[in-house]
Amino acid sequence: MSSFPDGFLWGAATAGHQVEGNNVGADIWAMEHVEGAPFAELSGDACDSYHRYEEDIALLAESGLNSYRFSVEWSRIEPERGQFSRAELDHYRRMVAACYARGVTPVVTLNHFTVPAWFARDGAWSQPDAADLFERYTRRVVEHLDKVEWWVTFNEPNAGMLLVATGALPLGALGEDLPSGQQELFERFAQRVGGQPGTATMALPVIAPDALAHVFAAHRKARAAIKDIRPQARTGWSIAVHDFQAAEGGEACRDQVLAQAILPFWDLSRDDDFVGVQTYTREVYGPQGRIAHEPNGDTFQTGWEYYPAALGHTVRDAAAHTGVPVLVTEHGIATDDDEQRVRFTHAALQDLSTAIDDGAQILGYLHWTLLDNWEWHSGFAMTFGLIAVDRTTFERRPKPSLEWLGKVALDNGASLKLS
Ligand code: GCO
Repeated sequence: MSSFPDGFLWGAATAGHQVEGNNVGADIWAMEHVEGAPFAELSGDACDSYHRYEEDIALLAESGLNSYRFSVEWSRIEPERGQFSRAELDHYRRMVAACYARGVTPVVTLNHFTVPAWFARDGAWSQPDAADLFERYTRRVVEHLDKVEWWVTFNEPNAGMLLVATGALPLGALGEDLPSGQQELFERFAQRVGGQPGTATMALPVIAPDALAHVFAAHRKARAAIKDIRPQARTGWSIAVHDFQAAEGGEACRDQVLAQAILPFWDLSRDDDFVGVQTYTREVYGPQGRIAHEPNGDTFQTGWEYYPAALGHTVRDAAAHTGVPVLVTEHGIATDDDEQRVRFTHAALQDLSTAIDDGAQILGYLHWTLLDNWEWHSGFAMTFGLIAVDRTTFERRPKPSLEWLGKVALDNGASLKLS
């Protein structure tokens, strides 16, 4: 007997800028091309999924998975402020149709970090009408992709606050407070997007109080717009959450991270249809703050601790705090050892199944990620994918983990109990 409910979404996730290639109108593309920007490699052609999405969706479907989370790129859909591209909307409509043609349920993310360069030029999330601009874009997308039932408004709106709360980024690290090299970088960025230094800014990290307030408003407005156009659609946002643990005396530090970077975002989810959980590892806090993980043979390529139990813990916490069902919108491992990927995912899914047995409402599990892709500042070196991609020919080579996860999906997780 499987613990997983009927209709459970078993799938994989991607993000436009990480896989499509040549997302030339986006703020991150602009920053990649600024002299001195800290990117190990350019996104360039990425995985060329913009042209090869049919093959990607076919591989996903043939494995047995039944859901694909992908993002639509705002800068393609609205390349200039107020100018919408019917042709690009049609492109994403074809992607949705390709999913349904293969029995795959699309889960569509409206914002996966990138914004149009013009939006960055005008102040990104700090501009006063940021939420209205996002709502207008959302309406266009939802009207055009009229078959989509599952919407994620924002991917990890709390990513910036996580950096602040965990000490990776000082609060207020914007404008004048930046070290001099960074200041010049932002001036060059402003120039590149045709804006004024001090106004023009990348969308990330979202940490300034006005920008955060606008993102919260944008989520609310987008949710209302989606419901207005398609009342039966299900909406939520996906929150990055490590399994935050306290070693002896570390409770106050741990609780402060939760209060700053997680709970305000989960509070907003209470009015959503689901909360998206994205989890990979744990972080342990002592009285002085975060206790660094000692790398061992299982440590991820990213340096993160191998800790499969994080998934079960975080979904329970998210469900308890928000009172709404959980959709696991990302979970995975950066490794070149595919057997380790299976071992990790297997252990995490067993915990997910136990969480369901204990009463947590879980709607789906979307593995990060379908394809080895462009991992932001780290370039292509981090391999989170169920499918390898030849960096020259873009040839897709499914890994055994794809077949394994597809089999789990086909028996709706029943086999996880036996092993
Ligand atoms: C994020 C994203 C993904 C990442 C993934 C692995 O958290 O940055 O949503 O785009 O690629 O989490 O780091």
